[in-house]
This record gives sequence, C-alpha cells and structure tokens, in this order.
Amino acid sequence: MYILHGVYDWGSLVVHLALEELGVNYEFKSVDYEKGALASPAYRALNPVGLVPVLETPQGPIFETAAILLYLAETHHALAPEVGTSNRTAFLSWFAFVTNGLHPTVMALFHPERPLGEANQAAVSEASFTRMSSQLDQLEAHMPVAPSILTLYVAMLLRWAICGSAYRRHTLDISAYPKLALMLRDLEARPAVARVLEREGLGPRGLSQPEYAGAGLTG
Ligand SMILES: N[C@@H](CCC(=O)N[C@@H](CS)C(=O)NCC(=O)O)C(=O)O
Repeated sequence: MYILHGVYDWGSLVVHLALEELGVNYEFKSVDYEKGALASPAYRALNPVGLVPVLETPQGPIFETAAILLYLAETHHALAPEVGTSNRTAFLSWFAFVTNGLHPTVMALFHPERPLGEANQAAVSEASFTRMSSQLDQLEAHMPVAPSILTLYVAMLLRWAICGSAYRRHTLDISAYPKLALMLRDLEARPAVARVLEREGLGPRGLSQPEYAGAGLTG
C-alpha cells in the first residue's frame, strides 16, 4: 500500500498517473498547503524539503518526483525499459533531460518573478520560453514515445505549459509539436490516465487541450 501526498494539478499529478497505470494499491492524501501543512513537522518527517510530492512506501518515504517515478518503475517492472535492455540508455538520457531541464524551465515560465524578482520577470519569462521551445524541439525529434514514466512526466509539463495562456504572456502552441501532441492524445485514451484526469478535475482533454481551472499551478 502506497500513500501519495499531493495537491491536484501539482507535481504529484505524474505520480498519481503512474500509480494508477501500475494498478497498485494506493491512497491519495491531499496536502492542505494553505494551512501550512508543508511546513508541519509531520510532513517534514516525510519530506524534509517540504515540497509536493512525497510517496510513503513499504520501505519508507521517498521524495523528488524523478526518484519516486524510477522507484515505482523498478519496483513494479513497468513503465520504463528494464535494466539491461537496449533502449534503457535512451530512456534514462531523456528522463534526465526532462527532470533536470524541461521541468525547471516550465517552473521558471510559471513563476518568472522567483529567480530575479518582479522587476525582471518579463526577461525571465522570455528567456524561459525560448529555452522551453528548444527543449521541446529536442523531445519532438528524439524522445521515445512508448507510454512510460517519461511520457507521463512530459505530459504533465506540457499540460502546464499549454495552460499558461490563461495567466501568463507566453503560452505553448502544441500543434507546433505533432509527435508530442499525438503522444498526449494517446495517453488520454488510456483508461488509467482518464480516471486520474477525472479525479483531479482536469477534464478528458486535460493533457492535449487543457483549460486552466484556477485551482492548481500555484506551487
Ligand atoms: N524537484 C522537486 C520539485 C517539487 C516542487 O517544486 N513542488 C511544488 C509543487 S509542483 C511545491 O511543492 N511547491 C510548494 C512550495 O513551493 O511551497 C520534485 O521534482 O519533486
């Protein structure tokens, strides 16, 4: 039994998707971040850095999205090429590219005031959008698109980037990336993905044609 501590449409979304895809026994526990739950001693005992997500496992809590996803794929022998198989190297390379590269870029696009303050947010937003476009060019050209923790992760980030139009100057036109757009539609057709999109209130086209609900994307 796993316990996922998360907030709908925050970074816990990809772990939620992976757990549902794996068909394992889990519970989703909403983190009451508005009441300071991320700073509580109980939460910090699970995740010392006080961020979402954290997953309670039979071996103890695990935090950092990439670590959680690799743990799940390795434990359940699914959603990633197995160690020793020929496509493992490409998978790991692109997984690191996304978790170390695209994720911070998308976060900077959403919170352009964070790195250098309000006065510089237009420049940060501009630079982040340019960086994201070049990272997506790479993914469009090279990323393996078989359903995996990698495609689920990219799908979450693309959802956020497309949603950006509702409240940010820069928004992603996914039609410029036909392979990635098809990947999103293919994921939405998967029953496990559809269940999580419904549960988190993101709608059946919550990956390929998302609408900003006004509740998420604040973390
Ligand atoms: N590198 C971390 C980033 C986690 C992160 O930034 N989480 C956000 C939500 S998407 C959060 O908890 N924000 C709350 C805050 O900054 O106080 C990971 O991948 O798990």
